[in-house]
Amino acid sequence: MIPITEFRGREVAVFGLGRTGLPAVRALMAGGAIVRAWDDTEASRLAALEAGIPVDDINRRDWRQFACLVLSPGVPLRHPKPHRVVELAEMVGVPIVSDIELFARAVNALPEAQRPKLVGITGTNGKSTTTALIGHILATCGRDVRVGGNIGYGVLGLEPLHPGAVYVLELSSYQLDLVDQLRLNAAILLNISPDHLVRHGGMDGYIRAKKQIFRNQTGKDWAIVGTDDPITRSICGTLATEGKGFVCPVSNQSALGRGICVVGGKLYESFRGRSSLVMNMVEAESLPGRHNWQNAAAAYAAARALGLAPRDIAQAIASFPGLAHRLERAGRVGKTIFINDSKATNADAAEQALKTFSGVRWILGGEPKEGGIASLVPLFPGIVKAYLIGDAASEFQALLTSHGVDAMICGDVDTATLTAFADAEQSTRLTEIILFSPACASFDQFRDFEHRGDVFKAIVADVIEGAEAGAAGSRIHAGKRG
Ligand code: UMA
Repeated sequence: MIPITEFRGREVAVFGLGRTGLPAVRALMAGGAIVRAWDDTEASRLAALEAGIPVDDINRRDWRQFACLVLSPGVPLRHPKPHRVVELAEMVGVPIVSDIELFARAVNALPEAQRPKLVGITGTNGKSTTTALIGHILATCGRDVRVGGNIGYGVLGLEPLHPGAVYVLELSSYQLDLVDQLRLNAAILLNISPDHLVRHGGMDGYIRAKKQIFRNQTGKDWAIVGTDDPITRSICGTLATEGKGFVCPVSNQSALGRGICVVGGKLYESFRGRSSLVMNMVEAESLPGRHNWQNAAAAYAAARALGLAPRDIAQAIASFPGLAHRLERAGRVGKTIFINDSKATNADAAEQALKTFSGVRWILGGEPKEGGIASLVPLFPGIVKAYLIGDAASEFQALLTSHGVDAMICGDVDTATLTAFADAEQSTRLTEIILFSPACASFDQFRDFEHRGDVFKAIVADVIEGAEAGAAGSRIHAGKRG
């Protein structure tokens, strides 16, 4: 935990008692603040009490006593309308801060030589993979690294600040909305496409929040920017013109005269007029697909910003084990490979998976998102057969069959996986890919996408065990016969 001493002896309101709020309360209490913590949901308040965190209804408190309000990122700030606690704070002029801002201030309070290095990653897609990959590269290269933020771990719960440490933080637009003093030694903006528009009041608000990642950077810092979509390309151009930090473009499509790119599956570094081949991305088995090339290029740039050598970084990228539920290899039985891509909760994410593999048995469905899978029609020729689950099954079946794809309603993931496996076993194809990339939210049948992916992996584990038991049985049988 990172104790926050800024409010020693003063009252602080903390609202939202989840992955952000609970570590924030502990960090503030450890730093001597008098914390008033609250949450709209009774279950969260009870969970906090069970975790030893006192709760206190801040709605009934005198707000003029609070030195600040620490707000969780999921609590509406401006749109669709400010949460009641936001209005209360603003009414009496209580500053609203995030856990990331408290972290940034604690870092800035240290003498420069004692500050840890900070790396931040944002973007519409790929930020968790890039964050985890940077963490892996730094750890493999012997650095003292701590990974947190939107990736699932509240930043104030990380190990205490230490001069030699590197903090690698995944930063959502929600979190960036509430930063002021954060200064990142390396800041990555991967890509921007429409997302979270209700929360940000439209695309302008979303882009504004994302650009906050470069706030406070100086000449010594690296701004690492994807240039494969028009929005980030334009941001990259503006940053280069402003000339505040070292701007490093990254691309998974075009050769760059300066920056890091992956072209034809090979990662190149181009600085000071010299371009050199760093690695072939086929070495990185857990980073398949063009979208992962962008993640790798950005992670490589961040590691270079921290002074690591190309060869060491390349070796670490090759040994990255990948992230759970994102194109995760769940197992193999003979010629059949199972891929868990449960994180694909929308068509955009499933598109990356379908572009990565060709000739797939595709398990999909769940709670459909607006637009369904219509945007994926151009990729339908790469589907051997579709196995449909959840609420979206009939709607998706109609679309798939109208485009000539064999699509079968299976209902649940168990039936879908076993049917796909039985079909794969019967086929004459040399390799079979069973891809679980739902393109839907999970809430109709599961707690969340992690639960959904875990269920799929448990089914695959059973299939593997059954196949191994069967093979052992037939070996014993053959031995007896022999
Ligand atoms: N709450 C209220 N009233 C509200 C809204 C929320 O009381 O109006 C309470 C809830 O009852 C709950 C708590 O606030 O107890 C949850 O707060 P939260 O929604 O901010 O979630 P945390 O558990 O603090 O997790 C947050 C991030 N979640 C969101 O931004 C929605 C996590 O990212 C992050 O890992 C964590 O902080 C640590 O930094 C998750 C996420 O879905 C993975 N992020 C979005 C995304 O990636 O698209 C942005």
